[in-house]
Amino acid sequence: MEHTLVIIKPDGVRRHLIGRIIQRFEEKGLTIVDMKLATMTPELAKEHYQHLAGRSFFQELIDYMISGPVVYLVLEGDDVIDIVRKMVGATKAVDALPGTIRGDFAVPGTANIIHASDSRDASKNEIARFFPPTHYQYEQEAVLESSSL
Ligand code: DGI
Repeated sequence: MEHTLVIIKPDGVRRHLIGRIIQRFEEKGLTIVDMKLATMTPELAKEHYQHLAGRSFFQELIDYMISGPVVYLVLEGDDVIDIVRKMVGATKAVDALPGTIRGDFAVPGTANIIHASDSRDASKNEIARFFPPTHYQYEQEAVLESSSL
């Protein structure tokens, strides 16, 4: 079973699209196995987009990604990486087909609503980056503690 990391970016959260985006993934039969809302740190934003360092829009991209809370989701399913990338649509609003998340919601510019891992390597790295093992351990310990009370 494959996993992928999705980020509903700050404009998606500000525009109250969290529910509608999650609904699409659930309707498609994908399973949410982890989820949280948090504001990205500049360090993590730069690491996440290190492949774009040096591009003219890099600083604008980092400022945008840390401009408000985002929703992180880990989705599970067969071929989930490719399925979710297709559901997300092309990077630029002008190229994103109607019916895709970006095609239906994104406007031209750096802000394009959503991120999804584009390969198995990327999903592995991104899930580890935003859901480090210590987080899982802490959560599991907290659940165990509260259930034994
Ligand atoms: O995996 P994607 O998000 O589809 O694409 P990517 O990894 O090439 O780019 C990451 C983000 O950077 C993208 O979602 C929006 C932004 N971006 C990419 N290309 C451009 C851009 N922003 C601006 N302003 N101009 C670009 O050409």
